[in-house]
Amino acid sequence: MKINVIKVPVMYGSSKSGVEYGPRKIEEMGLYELIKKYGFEINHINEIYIPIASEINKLDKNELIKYHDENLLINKNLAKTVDECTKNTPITLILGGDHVLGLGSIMGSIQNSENLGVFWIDAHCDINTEHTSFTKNAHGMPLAFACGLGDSEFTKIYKEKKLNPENIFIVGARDIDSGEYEICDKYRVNLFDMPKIHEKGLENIIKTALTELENKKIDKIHLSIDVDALDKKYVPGTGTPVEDGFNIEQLKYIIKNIIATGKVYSIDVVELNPRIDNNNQTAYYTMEIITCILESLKEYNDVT
Ligand SMILES: [Mn+2]
Repeated sequence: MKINVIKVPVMYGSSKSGVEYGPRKIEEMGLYELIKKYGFEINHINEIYIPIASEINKLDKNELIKYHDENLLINKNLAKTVDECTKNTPITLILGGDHVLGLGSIMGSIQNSENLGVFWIDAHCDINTEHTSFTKNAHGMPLAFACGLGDSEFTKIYKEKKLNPENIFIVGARDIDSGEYEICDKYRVNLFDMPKIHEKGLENIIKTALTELENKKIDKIHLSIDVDALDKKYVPGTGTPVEDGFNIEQLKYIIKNIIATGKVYSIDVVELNPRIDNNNQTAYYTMEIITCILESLKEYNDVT
């Protein structure tokens, strides 16, 4: 089975640098050997151009969104690349960089689906608009923009299609802003936050989500994994770690079950920051996540 890799060394989603070294770190840790080990053929390795910007000008273009124009350009280019990749190849793997890239991934991926579903595995909802965000960090806004909410330039980065908020499944969130609760509620986003997961149990939550997926007749899935879905103690090398997160076995269980639908065709792995990591601990967990993705794709999506 053919796979595309898209490297997106973006750090303009927040003000913390170091996350731009994520893709290179993942390569150094043996990404391509791993891809080959699971029997995939690498179709193409792309890298999205990241313009240079100076920190002092970050709010010049828009006082509510940091690095407005840089994030816009990067996501436009990414959307176009993901559109081409998902059109021609069974699997597209997008490596961050920070989670602002989720916007371009979704806008590209949605072009080749009748009714796209998005699984967002993350400690955060990333569904703020520039009006609800407390930080002005664009990595907390991609889901809102993808649904057509917020800044008019970001909501129009690529073609006409918009993501249906009812097709978003957020799993594992536990650091949620008040405005995000309101958006999730108003637009009927499927929010499976940590309190709900503790209450119902992870297995039941995943079962419920996958039943909803069937009911909604979702044909393709974009799976977006933020390494901060894992508990703070496992991932020192990420920008915004939060306690009460998953352990690696729980995260693997989630990934495996989503991929087992056979509908996943584009996947983000984001927010590894090698500069603040401790003895490559977060990098090793990131590779475990990627291994689980490849293993599950081989098991459930093998069309060769
Ligand atoms: Mn995120």
